[in-house]
Amino acid sequence: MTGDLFGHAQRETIAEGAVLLRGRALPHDQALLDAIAGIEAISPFRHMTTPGGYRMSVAMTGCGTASWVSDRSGYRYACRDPETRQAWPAMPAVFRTLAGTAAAEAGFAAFDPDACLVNRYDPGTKLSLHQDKDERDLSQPVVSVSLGLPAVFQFGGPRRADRPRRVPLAHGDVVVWGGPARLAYHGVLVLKDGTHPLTGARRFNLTFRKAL
Ligand code: MD3
Ligand code: FE
Repeated sequence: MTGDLFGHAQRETIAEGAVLLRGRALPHDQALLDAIAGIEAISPFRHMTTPGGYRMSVAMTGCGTASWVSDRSGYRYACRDPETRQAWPAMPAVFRTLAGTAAAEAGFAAFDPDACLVNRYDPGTKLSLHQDKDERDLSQPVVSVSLGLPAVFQFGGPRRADRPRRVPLAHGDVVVWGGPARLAYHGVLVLKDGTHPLTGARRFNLTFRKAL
C-alpha cells in the first residue's frame, strides 16, 4: 500500500468516472519496469502507422491475450504481434494485480484485463487527442499507470471539440477511467526533456483494458 498515514493512496476525482490514485504504483515501480524489460525482449517497441499513413511518435508494445495495433488498414486488437507473428508476451502477475486492485479501489469490482498496451515516450513525442473505443465492452474501465518522466495529460469531453483540461501525471500515478469518462477524448502533450532516476529520458505508460 502507498500514500498517506491511513494506508490508502491519495485519491482525486478528475471528472465523473475518472479517479486518480497518486503514487499508487510506487511500491511496485521497479517490478513494473523489470516486467516491461521482459516484454520488450519478446515483443520490441515499434512505431505503428496510423490508418492515415503517419508514423506514431510514441513507441508501443503490449502483453496479454491481445494487444492494440494500428496499420494502414485500421485500428484493432490482435492476438499476435504483427512484427514477430507470435503471441504477445503473457501479462505479468504484477501488472494484472495492480490493475485489478486499483480498479477496485476506484469502484470497479472484478476488473480482469486481457490486454495491456505499453507506450514509450521519448522527449519530443506526444499522443494526439483520441478516444479509446476499440474495446468490446465499454462498461469496463481502462486503468493507466505512469512511470518515469512526468507528462501533461489532456482530458477532454465526449466530443473532440470539448476543450481539454490539463492534468499532470507523475511517476507512480494510476488513473482509472470508467463510466462517463470512458469515451472522453484524451491525449498527452509533447514530453519535455529530463532524466528520471529509474527510466532515464523516458516515460512509460501502461493501459490495461478488457478488450475481447
Ligand atoms: C481516458 N495513453 O494508450 S493514459 C492510450 O499516457 C493512451 O500513454 C495515454 O491514451 C498515455 O490510449 C494516456 C490515460 C488514458 C488511457 C485511456 C483512456 C485515459 C483514458 C480511456 C478513456 C478515457
Ligand atoms: Fe487512449
